This record gives sequence, structure tokens and C-alpha cells, in this order.
Amino acid sequence: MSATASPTTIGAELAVEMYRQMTRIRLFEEQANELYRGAKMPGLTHLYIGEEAVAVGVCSALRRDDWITSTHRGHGHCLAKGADVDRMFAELLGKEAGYCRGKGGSMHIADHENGNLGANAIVGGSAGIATGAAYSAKFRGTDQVAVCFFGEGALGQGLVYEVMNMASLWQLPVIYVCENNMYNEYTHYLEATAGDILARPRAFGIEAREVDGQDVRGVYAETAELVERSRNGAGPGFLLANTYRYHGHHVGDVDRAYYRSKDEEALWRSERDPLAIHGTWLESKQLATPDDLARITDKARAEIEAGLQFALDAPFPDPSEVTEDLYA
Ligand SMILES: Cc1ncc(C[n+]2csc(CCOP(=O)(O)OP(=O)(O)O)c2C)c(N)n1
Repeated sequence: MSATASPTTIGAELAVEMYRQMTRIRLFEEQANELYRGAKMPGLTHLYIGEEAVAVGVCSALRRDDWITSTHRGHGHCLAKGADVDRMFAELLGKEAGYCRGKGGSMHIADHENGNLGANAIVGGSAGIATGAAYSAKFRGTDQVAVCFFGEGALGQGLVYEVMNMASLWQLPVIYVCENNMYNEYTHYLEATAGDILARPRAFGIEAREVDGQDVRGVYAETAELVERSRNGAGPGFLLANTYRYHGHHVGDVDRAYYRSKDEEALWRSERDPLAIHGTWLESKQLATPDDLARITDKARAEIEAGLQFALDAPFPDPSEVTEDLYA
């Protein structure tokens, strides 16, 4: 999605568009879960439901020619940066029409036309790619910015600190977006993460902010400021977005009681839901009525159903191309 980049105030059109994008992501993910449960999807997937405001708030502050890199939990990032649902579903199902001709699957979706340099199943693995892209922008004298999405689990990866050091030394236009959904697989992050997260980027002299990741307007506003700084040559930024995944670590992680309580899950769903929070705000500002929001949901549902049908009907790649586009 490309939207106006610099202003931190949000116009009515963008505010409604952000609701539409979050709805689209949620419905896409619910359908992906059904594909898994119905044994129609090879492999598994990591659902982004609950975290939609992070991807949408961040990508709304980017231009189409800005870059993102993504993670194993990447569908929301891809969609928010402009991907089409039909080619996304096709990739999940291993079809030729998918973003990577069906050879990448859920965790390896790239969409270069929209500035998505790719999801990455290696925790922290895309930090070098995003930082390299930012170096390229600086070297070539463009004003593009690169955003690196990663979960708080990646804070245990040395690469993240190597590239933050370089990005600060060379004043690169890269924003590190840490999506803290509180769990590294089945372990609470406090059992694996010492000290203050924001002290880490600040040790490198990187401008670091924290935001409520369930508040899409807040995420947008903080990102827009960091992007504007970076675009104008002020170097890297770091955004810590506090959020929550409603589902398991992956679709097969159904019984979660041994590492987090049902009460905790219920509380986030009922009190901290990003769609509900933003929908209520839109209504309170008279930017949308409940009927308007229902219409947005209906249209998004129709888009998801059509995209799914497209992917189900699409052909698999020809077996003769099995070794094409593969690198080892
Ligand atoms: C280098 C590496 N180590 C371990 C794994 C296995 N693994 C996949 S996801 C994950 C946890 C990631 O947690 P986090 O980064 O917080 O992202 P989240 O799943 O919470 O979105 C782990 C350990 C991996 N993919 N890559």
C-alpha cells in the first residue's frame, strides 16, 4: 500500500483505508488457517492475527518504492505493502501463479514490484538484507527507506547488532521494527531477553521509540516521523511495537495452556483488538458508521473468497521447472 508519507496527522481517507487493510489481513489469515485445517495447504503457516496494526501502520507511512523485509509471520507485511490476495493464496498453495511461482510458500513471499524484498524463515535473517538495501539507497543517492520487520526473538541474533552498528556509523536509511508479541515460540520473551530492549539500539546511537502495537494510528505516526528523519539523512531508527498473536506460534500450536493462559488470550482479544480499537475511533470521529465498517468487511470477504478460488483453480508449476529459480 502506498500512502502519503510524511505527515503524522491522519486524514479521513487514510484512516478508513487502514481499517480496510487490517480487515483484509485478518480475513486472509483466517482463511489460511482454514486451508491448513482442511489439509489443502502443504506445510504450515504462522498467523499474524492480532498484530495487524503494526504492518498496516508501518506500511502506510511508506512509499511504494520503499522497501520492507519480512519474517516467518509475514502475510500481513506482504499485504500491507501492496500484495494481491490471489497471488498470495497461490503461493501458499504452491501454484505457478504465486509470487514465487509456488516455490517459496508461506515463509518466502517476495514482491519486488511493491518493494517487498522477501519474507525470511531465519529468525533475524532479513536484518542484513534490509540494511544492505538501505546502503544501496544511500550509495545511489535515492531517498528510499528500508524497513526491517522482526520479532523480539531476533534480539538474540548477533547479526541484528552487527547491522545496527553499521547503519548508525554510515547513517543508513533503515528502520528496525521489532514486533514484540511477547513469545519466542513457546517461551515468554522475558526469559530470553535481558535488560531494556530500547537500550540496545540506543547504545548504537539509533533513535528508538516504543509504541502500542494495537493502535494503528500511533504506529503510523511514530513510523512516519522515523521515516521522515531517515529519508532526510538523519540515519536509522528503531520502533518497538508491543503486540500479541491471538493464535499459536504456528497453525499446529493449538493447545497453548502450558505456556500462556486462556485468560491472557481472551483479554487481548476483548480489550486490545486493533480492528475494534480503530473501528470504535472511526465511529467516534464520525469518519465511518457501523454500516460503513460492515460494508468494508463484506467487500474484503468477497476479495478473499475470489482470491482463494483463483488459487484453488490455478495450475501447479510444470514438473520440468523444478530446478529453475533455485539457489544453493
Ligand atoms: C536462526 C533461527 N533459529 C531458530 C529458528 C526457529 N524459530 C522459528 S520462529 C522462532 C521464534 C521467533 O520468535 P520471534 O522472533 O519473537 O517471532 P514471532 O514468532 O513471535 O513472531 C524460532 C526460534 C529459526 N527459524 N531461525
